[in-house]
Amino acid sequence: MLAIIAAPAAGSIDLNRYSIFALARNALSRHENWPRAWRSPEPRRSYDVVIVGGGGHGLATAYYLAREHGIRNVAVLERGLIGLGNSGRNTTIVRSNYLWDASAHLYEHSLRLWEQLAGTLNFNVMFSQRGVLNLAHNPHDLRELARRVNANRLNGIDSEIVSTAQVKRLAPALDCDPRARYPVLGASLQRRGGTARHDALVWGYARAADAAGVDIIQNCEVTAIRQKDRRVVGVETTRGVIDASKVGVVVAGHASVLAAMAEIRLPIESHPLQALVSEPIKPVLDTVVMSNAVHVYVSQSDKGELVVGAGIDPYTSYSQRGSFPVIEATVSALVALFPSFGRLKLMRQWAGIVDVCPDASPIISKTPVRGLYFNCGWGTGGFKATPGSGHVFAHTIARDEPHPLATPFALERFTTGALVDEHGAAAVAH
Ligand code: FAD
Ligand code: PYC
Repeated sequence: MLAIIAAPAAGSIDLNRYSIFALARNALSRHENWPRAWRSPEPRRSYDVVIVGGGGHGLATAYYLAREHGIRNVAVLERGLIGLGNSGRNTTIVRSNYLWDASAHLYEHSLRLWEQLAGTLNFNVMFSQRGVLNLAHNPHDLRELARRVNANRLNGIDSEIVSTAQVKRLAPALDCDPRARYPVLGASLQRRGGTARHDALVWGYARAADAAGVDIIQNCEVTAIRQKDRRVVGVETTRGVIDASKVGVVVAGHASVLAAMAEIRLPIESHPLQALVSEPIKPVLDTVVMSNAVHVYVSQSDKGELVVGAGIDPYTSYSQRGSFPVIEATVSALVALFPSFGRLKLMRQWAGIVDVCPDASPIISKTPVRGLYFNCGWGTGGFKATPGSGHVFAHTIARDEPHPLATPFALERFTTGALVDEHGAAAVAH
């Protein structure tokens, strides 16, 4: 697998350079001759398109601008190092079982891109379609899940209701005793859902975007958005002014900060969202289990760690720490569902800042400033959307008109009232 990761983006593979001997040579030379996966160019004075934010969404947008729209004079400006925002902090659940048609189409578009992504990028993104279970603990949960499963199937999305006995077979460690604190009455299951490797997604898009001519500029914070007569003309950064007639902003938990630079107010709240991992153990769970009612979800990583998460912290904040009460509630919920996990030690806890819209759906939109586009508000659920989001956002920027799948997610919905309420399908985390 390492050899695949180190292989070039396109063209023939020099086996001598990428063989096991090359790996050993690089290890002994402290990786001095290790080929860089992307360049580290100085920023140019001007680009056709500037993308602000070097997370998965920003890099995917740049990749599709270059590959699908032939726009290669593109810079991705990242204030730190790429992938260290929410793209590197999330719990990697991928699924498309959203309730409303607009979201179902968008997330399913993304899931289909995921299914081809390792080939598209020539990079192992470790997409594992191990299935995603959403548990029902009472008849109301079951009815809600059945409604969503029916809506999914009408949209051609694989989704089914499974019985308690089937859940037990899929997740043997789960307490399915009818006398349990949270009895399991059944679940919805999306078999094509699963997990992926979060940083591999970032690296894969970064390498492919770079190979297509995109400049990825790290340690370059955007400090102002320059405009003239309500038309964008560029950005000010910690590395100087950069001109561009189109600017796409994809900064996850900081969209309101960037919007304020252009005198735009977004209907967004920014909250910490926490996750935890246990010490690694032998394989015990080969699917994803989520419980909206109990407010916890868990999967097992390829390293053997249990990856656990919860709902957002209730207060707004830009501190990436999160609070102790949420950790306590999450661990209690986990142990109520999986009593044997009570014997595990937790190794790490962290948080990211997620921007949440009132309808728990994203914003992919033109703005009142011509040439300025925002892609944000993915809240707790944007990792799964990375390929689809980048794909439709690139179209929106390149053509200066929303991609048909992005149209329902424009800013106008907050004035027309055509909200896409996905609080239920956004799952545990909202
Ligand atoms: P990011 O990766 O955060 O990228 C934005 C980048 O913008 C950052 O690198 C930041 O440094 C940069 N930036 C900010 N301001 C500036 C500036 N002024 N100038 C330049 N750069 C700037 N989603 C799922 O689908 N499944 C999950 O299981 C899941 N679990 C999650 C668990 C946790 C704990 C968290 C925090 C989130 C989770 N999410 C999940 C949500 C998901 O992580 C995000 O929606 C997604 O990763 C957002 O990607 P992005 O590229 O937009 O953001
Ligand atoms: O969107 O599936 C999701 C999710 C799970 C945990 C955080 N987000």
